[in-house]
Amino acid sequence: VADIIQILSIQSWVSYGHVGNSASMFPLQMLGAEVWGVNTVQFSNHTGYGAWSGMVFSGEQILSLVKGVEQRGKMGELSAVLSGYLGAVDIGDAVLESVRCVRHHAPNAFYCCDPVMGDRGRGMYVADEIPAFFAERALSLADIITPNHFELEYLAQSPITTIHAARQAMYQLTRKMHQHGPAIILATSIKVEDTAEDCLEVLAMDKKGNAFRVATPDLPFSPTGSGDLASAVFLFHLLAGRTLQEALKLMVSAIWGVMKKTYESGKEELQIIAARNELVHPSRLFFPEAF
Ligand code: PLP
Ligand code: PXL
Repeated sequence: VADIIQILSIQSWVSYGHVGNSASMFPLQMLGAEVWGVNTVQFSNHTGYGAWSGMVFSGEQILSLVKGVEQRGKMGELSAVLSGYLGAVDIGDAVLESVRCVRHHAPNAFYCCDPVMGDRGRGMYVADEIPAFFAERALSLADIITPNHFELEYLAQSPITTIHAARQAMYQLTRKMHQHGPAIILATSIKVEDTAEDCLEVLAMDKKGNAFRVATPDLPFSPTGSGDLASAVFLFHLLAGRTLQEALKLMVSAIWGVMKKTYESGKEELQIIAARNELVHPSRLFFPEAF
């Protein structure tokens, strides 16, 4: 475990609200990590509003920042690379090239990849080439992936309706991930046959097959960016040397605290600033159990 956790986070930036780097940098910093932010887009707000202004950066522009950091001789200090929503495969290529570059200097750095593709309500919502990019190219470089139920079914190429099926799918998927690391899968928004009513579950498994599940009440809303926040906080706790079960507990409890505060505020954007204390000291703890 490094004495200081430093994360290269390649994600969207929005001026107003909280998705991508605007949902993960502040929480990571609150937890005590240094975040080296590289922005894939800079938009006024997230695209869920239906209208926005700003610009998308090219893969070349993204790589030029990463190469600049490399030229300063700093790459070897990194603990991890974190990526999320990809507007185009061009950006995905730049992320994978960045991971290779970081691993050249810091061979044990983790790559945490959130394979953002869709969800059970909306189906696929990314460009046509993106799902294959995650399945065929990103997975084999990733140490940690954070699919939701829909994305897990896509990556595993099988429907998941039971906890047993989830275990099988996750275990098979760990075989396709980067084998020099822990090959950890965090599966969010899971609903299977024995999930408690009005709850959603989060599952976590490593390549040894250690597996944990934890349920939280299913709040009747889902603010954009909650997945970005969850991936960042989970990655932090793993880098901090917590066990898989501890990292799952601390992440789910923190996200729950932010979600509850957001719900109670009646606002549409994640209340990560108002709920900042929940990130570090969640007021309610949810305890994962082995499955
Ligand atoms: N709500 C809670 C309580 C969570 O723990 C998580 C993720 O772990 C989420 C929401 C976000 O889930 P998703 O990424 O599927 O939107
Ligand atoms: O993580 C979601 C996300 C990321 N980046 C941008 C977005 C969204 C969701 O709407 O609009 C630009």
